[in-house]
Amino acid sequence: MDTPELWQFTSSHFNEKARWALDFKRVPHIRHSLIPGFHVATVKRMTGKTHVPVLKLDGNAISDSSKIIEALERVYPEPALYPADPDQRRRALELEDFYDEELGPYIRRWIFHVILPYPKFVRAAFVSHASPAAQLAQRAMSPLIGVVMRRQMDINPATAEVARSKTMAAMDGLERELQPSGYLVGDRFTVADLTAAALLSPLVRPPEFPYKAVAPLPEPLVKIRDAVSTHPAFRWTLQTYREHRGESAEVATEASAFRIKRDASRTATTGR
Ligand SMILES: N[C@@H](CCC(=O)N[C@@H](CS)C(=O)NCC(=O)O)C(=O)O
Repeated sequence: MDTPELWQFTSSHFNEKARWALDFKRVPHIRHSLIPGFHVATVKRMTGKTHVPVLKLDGNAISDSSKIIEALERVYPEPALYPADPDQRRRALELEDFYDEELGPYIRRWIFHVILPYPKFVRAAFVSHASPAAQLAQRAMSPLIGVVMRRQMDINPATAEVARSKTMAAMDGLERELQPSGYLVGDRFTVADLTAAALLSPLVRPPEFPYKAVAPLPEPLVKIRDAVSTHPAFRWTLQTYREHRGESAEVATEASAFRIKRDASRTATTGR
């Protein structure tokens, strides 16, 4: 079988879900990091849709993080992300679905509302891996991209407030859902834990998240993080990343080797 290939946005939580599953299963894979806004033609050619992540596995282009994990479970069953027990498996998949629908889109809308006024930070988070020419093009389009993103994701002060309260409700629910083991289902790490932690990453910003934004966090985001940093779901996310995020299984290509070297030299003076 050819080496699996992942088309992704670096700083996206749904992409982090698929990436984490590949890394957890130690599946050597190639990553293609796309620039939001400039990704459409590439992704449409593969899937007929525009969203990432997309995984090319055994000749098939699979879009949607849950479908990607389902396919990985089939092809690389160990280590498993789905529980063997049928009831626990059903519950883990229900929770994956719940966080995909009730947390992912809302936390994204809330956090983008907070960071879009800081184009330098947005660029650092999403574009810093790209070639200098692509970065220049993105910079020129930057004001337009902000407008388009607000429209596409329905971001305005009122929808952002709803998104904030939906995110907090999901975090409160997660606290109630945690089992005595510290996991969401049964007594081991499953797809439910991976999904909840990955989708909370834009707020929690765990140090193990694989891509660093080479710019300081915008002040309003610092304040929000400080305010929720004692929430049990926030602390649980940090712990889950610490214990389970593990190492990247990305196969180094010339482009990724350049990015990794450059990121390492920049992280000393910047935050995520
Ligand atoms: N349900 C999908 C959601 C994927 C998604 O929303 N991807 C966003 C990035 S976080 C995207 O590609 N947006 C650009 C677009 O749709 O054109 C999944 O789980 O993969």
